[in-house]
Amino acid sequence: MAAKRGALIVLEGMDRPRKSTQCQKLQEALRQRAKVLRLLARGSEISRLISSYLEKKNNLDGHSVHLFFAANRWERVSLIKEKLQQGVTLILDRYAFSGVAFTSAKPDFTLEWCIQPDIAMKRGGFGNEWNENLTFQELVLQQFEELMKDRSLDWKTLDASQSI
Ligand code: 2DT
Ligand code: MG
Repeated sequence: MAAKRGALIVLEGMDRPRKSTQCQKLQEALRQRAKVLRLLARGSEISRLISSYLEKKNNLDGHSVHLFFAANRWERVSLIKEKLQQGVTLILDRYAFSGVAFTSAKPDFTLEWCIQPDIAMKRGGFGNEWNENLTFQELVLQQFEELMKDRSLDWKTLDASQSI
């Protein structure tokens, strides 16, 4: 008998609301039926480039970074589909919405341009990273609010100022 398809659960948000902790808690609550998938932690060439960028060890152009993040998701699509079809629920610590919100919060990037590389997916130790200042976080939040206007997606909002 074919297993029931797993759910794809994506935690998105600004920096530091403890998304990773919530991913872990969710995984513990769902037990063996769920796995946390960390897209940057899997050691591909692309994820290494992105990690260097986040650590300010390279100076990639913003457009390139955006496309590398999207490429990093695309290189995992077949694995994601396979796991879901096996009935595994996947919990992702950020996905395409962070991609769009973070790049489009930068000057000179439109939401429309930022959505393009991920559009086909639409339905279906911190310290000194560049994205951590408050003004930028507010812009990111605005972009998330824009994306959340899409009612065809099952958005749920958590208040990260409450206890874990
Ligand atoms: P973590 O906080 O998850 O380590 O992310 N980011 C993330 C982008 O700019 N584009 C993307 O597509 C994704 C997934 C958000 C590190 C930083 O990378 C940003 C924070
Ligand atoms: Mg994080």
